[in-house]
Amino acid sequence: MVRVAKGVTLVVGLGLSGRAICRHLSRLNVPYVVADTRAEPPGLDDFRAAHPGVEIHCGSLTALDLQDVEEVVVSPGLDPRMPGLKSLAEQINPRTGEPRVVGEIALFVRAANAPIAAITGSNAKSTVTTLLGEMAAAAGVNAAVGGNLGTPALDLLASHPHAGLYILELSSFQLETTPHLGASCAAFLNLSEDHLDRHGDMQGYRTAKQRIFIGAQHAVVNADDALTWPEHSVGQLASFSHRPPVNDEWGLAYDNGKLMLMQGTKPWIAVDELTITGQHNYANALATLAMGQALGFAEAPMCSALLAFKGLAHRSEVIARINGVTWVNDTKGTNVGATLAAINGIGASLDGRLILLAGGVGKGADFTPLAKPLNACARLVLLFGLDAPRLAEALKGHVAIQQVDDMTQAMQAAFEIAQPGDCVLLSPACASLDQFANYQERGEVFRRWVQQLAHSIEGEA
Ligand code: UMA
Ligand code: ADP
Repeated sequence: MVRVAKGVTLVVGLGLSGRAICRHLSRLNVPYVVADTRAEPPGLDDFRAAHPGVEIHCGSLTALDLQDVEEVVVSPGLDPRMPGLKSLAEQINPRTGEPRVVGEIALFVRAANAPIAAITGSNAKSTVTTLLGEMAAAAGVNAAVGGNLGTPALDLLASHPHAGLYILELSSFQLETTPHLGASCAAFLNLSEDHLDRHGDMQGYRTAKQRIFIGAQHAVVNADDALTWPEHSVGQLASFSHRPPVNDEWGLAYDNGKLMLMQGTKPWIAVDELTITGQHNYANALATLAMGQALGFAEAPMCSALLAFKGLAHRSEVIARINGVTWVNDTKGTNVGATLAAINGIGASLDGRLILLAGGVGKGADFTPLAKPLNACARLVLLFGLDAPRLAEALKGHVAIQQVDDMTQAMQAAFEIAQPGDCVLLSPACASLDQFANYQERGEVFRRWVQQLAHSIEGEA
């Protein structure tokens, strides 16, 4: 066994977060060593060159004796209960009063000297985080935006040392290793099956996400989803809903014949003025307004930012209309809840003309909730990737299905079958990691293929 020296911090993982943790500890002059469970983590040579003299261990953590280590800071992609860490994770660090195994966000909380707005949920985190950042900018607040989306949280401390607000998208993995967040405003947007391979069951997954409320001054929750409500008392509570608002809640209701974003009886914006569409995006807009209000942003800049917001790439993004067929990239639909939202947002008006491309790594999810809506609005579902057989099992008898080897074959088949008026939607309900580097690469492969198709058809015309 290799004994890790007394009093040092062990950083586990050499991914984006691990490197940000190392940079942070270097800035603080805290001695650390690094471990990664992989024999050859990507970018190891670059890391060595940038951090000469830092001790690095690659391979199983069980080969390390960690008894003398001061603190372990583990990357979000690793389970703190993994062999080698589990017993330490159950011990308290006498210096910090926190568990001896923590994550990047625990270090962020200790070092940040501006308020934190935090966003979690199974879906819509990136949309709400980005929109809240744009509202903050419009309101003249010097906000730094990152976390699970974009810049790792600890890098924000260096890039935005004078930030007046940190807006963080937080995953269940990050929250699980955050003992105390103390957010000025914490939002839990929705809960549907995801990451069950890591959290075991929905209760474990929810418990991790509930940690967002620890020490929160304001909580924003989904009135249509009781599982998002805090289990313990928090400061102020605001909620949003797809339904007409009750009391001072945020919701959707008709006013003078127009569907409006409302707070209580006050109409804010007509949904037909927004660029983002679909019921799920109206909920996202309401949640962000609720957060902005809790954070003290003025109404006019919040509204102007919302009206200008075009949504993010890779989320129900229309790539092209070719021969009357619309091609939509929702590669970020990496779980069943997101794909249901995309189908409801796009497919509902299609009357059986949806062609869905789905498949990849299902993360232990139950795919049966997709069967009914696909039966109502899909012509065909093309399945690819690791969990195509599990998807086929859940959907068979409800909708026509065809299994292919990969996404390119699925796109080719969709092109051959689609009729004018159809929509080809990539919303895989699965992670991409069996066939792609990440969801972005999957979306870019889709985008390029569709754009090439558009060019070749224009060339023929
Ligand atoms: N890994 C090992 N051994 C190690 C370290 C990592 O096998 O010692 C593997 C992990 O199991 C995982 C991969 O390497 O498969 C990456 O893990 P990581 O913890 O090093 O990830 P980072 O590169 O630090 O990226 C993480 C988030 N990724 C995960 O939580 C898996 C990124 O979110 C985030 O942008 C980044 O930190 C900065 O904060 C991505 C993500 O997929 C977008 N998040 C999940 C999601 O949104 O569903 C939670
Ligand atoms: P996250 O960061 O939580 O993954 P994103 O904003 O990137 O969230 O959206 C991820 C996926 O979830 C996209 O496919 C998008 O269409 C879908 N989505 C967006 N908002 C919602 C919502 N309110 N409920 C369910 N799905 C949603």
